[in-house]
Amino acid sequence: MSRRRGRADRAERPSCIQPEGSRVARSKESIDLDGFRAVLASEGFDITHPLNTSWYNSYIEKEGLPLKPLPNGAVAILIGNSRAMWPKFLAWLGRQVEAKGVSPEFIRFKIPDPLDTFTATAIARAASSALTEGHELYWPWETGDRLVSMQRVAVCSGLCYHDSETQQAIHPEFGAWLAFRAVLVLDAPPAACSLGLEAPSRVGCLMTDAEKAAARAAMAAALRASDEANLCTQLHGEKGMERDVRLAWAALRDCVEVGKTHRYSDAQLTYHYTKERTVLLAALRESQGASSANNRRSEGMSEGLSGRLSIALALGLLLPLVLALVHSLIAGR
Ligand code: B12
Repeated sequence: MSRRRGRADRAERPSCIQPEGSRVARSKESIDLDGFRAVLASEGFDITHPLNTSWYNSYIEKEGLPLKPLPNGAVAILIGNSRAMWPKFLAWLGRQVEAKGVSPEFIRFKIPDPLDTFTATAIARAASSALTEGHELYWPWETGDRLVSMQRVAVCSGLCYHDSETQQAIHPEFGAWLAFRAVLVLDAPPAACSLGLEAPSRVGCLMTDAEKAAARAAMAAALRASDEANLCTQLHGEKGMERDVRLAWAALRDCVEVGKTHRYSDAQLTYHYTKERTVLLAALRESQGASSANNRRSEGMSEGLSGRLSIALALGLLLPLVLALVHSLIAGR
């Protein structure tokens, strides 16, 4: 696999996620997919889906898409997350503030795109620590020759159904409530992961006709609410969306019944759509408040427990003494 250089679409992306830093060369021995999956899951990335890069390459060729193929005949892993990532992300943010000994205001002003920094750091570290193979990471924000259509990867590998009218990849468990974070291509043949040449069957339609009709209407409404000429900067840009626009796009996801229990929390949803750092700060404070309340509760519980234990211990020690005293009094009578 040759080292490919590419442009990141925004100059302010953190350096650890520049394409130049994405390739790690090592000799291949065996693929510890379970180990890698476990490390990623512990960071909140609960979607780790292997595929043969040839499945994607034939698919984009057949569809005539203007995309560059991935290195052919290799194992790739599509990495994504459901709502599971949010608390891990907040915990990481809290650690950044603690480790740097700065005020949480640091999150507001200094750290480059916090979510992209977290995902890129966590995924690159997991790949380096849990995999022995050389690998290359492709990020969702990359453009030009390095653009990989994450939705197409999910479709051709049998992970998601794709609703082409509303452009949503829908997962059988998480519904519309998932995001893709990277495609990792390994210096390993598909057989190393028991992946054949033939792609698995696609996920069938996961929406009813009524849901499709509602989603069509919601899409039209979202497009009306948005600035169509500037969709890319408005929907994926650094600035995020206005409240009405955000609600309109979220309504589109809400049309899908499957996976509704995995809907993002309000804080996660608002942050993803607006990228508003004050939302992040509030969520961080709330999560820290909740975890210190939990700590206090468990400290309280253990204090209560140790109190009860001391009483039991004292009674256990005193009782024989009292009995001996009573016994000697009776005997002495
Ligand atoms: C460009 C892009 C967009 C553009 C698409 C405009 C256009 N026609 O070019 C715009 C800015 C409109 C957009 C919007 C959104 N996107 Co978008 N987008 C991407 C991105 C970065 C690249 C897609 C691409 O160019 N593929 C290459 C082409 C050749 O392949 P393709 O499969 O045919 O891609 C087409 C479709 O993806 C389609 N498309 C995707 N979303 C939308 C939305 C609209 C309104 C339209 C008209 C078309 C469209 O346009 C692409 C180009 O034709 C991907 C990340 C990635 N690398 O895959 C995320 C991605 C597709 N987007 C995503 C999301 C979540 C959104 C938003 C909800 C915004 C947000 N902040 O969360 C909105 C609304 C989407 C919706 N349907 O609800 C997710 C989808 C997750 C999922 N479950 O399917 C992705 C995979 C990013 C991620 N990290 O997970 N997006």
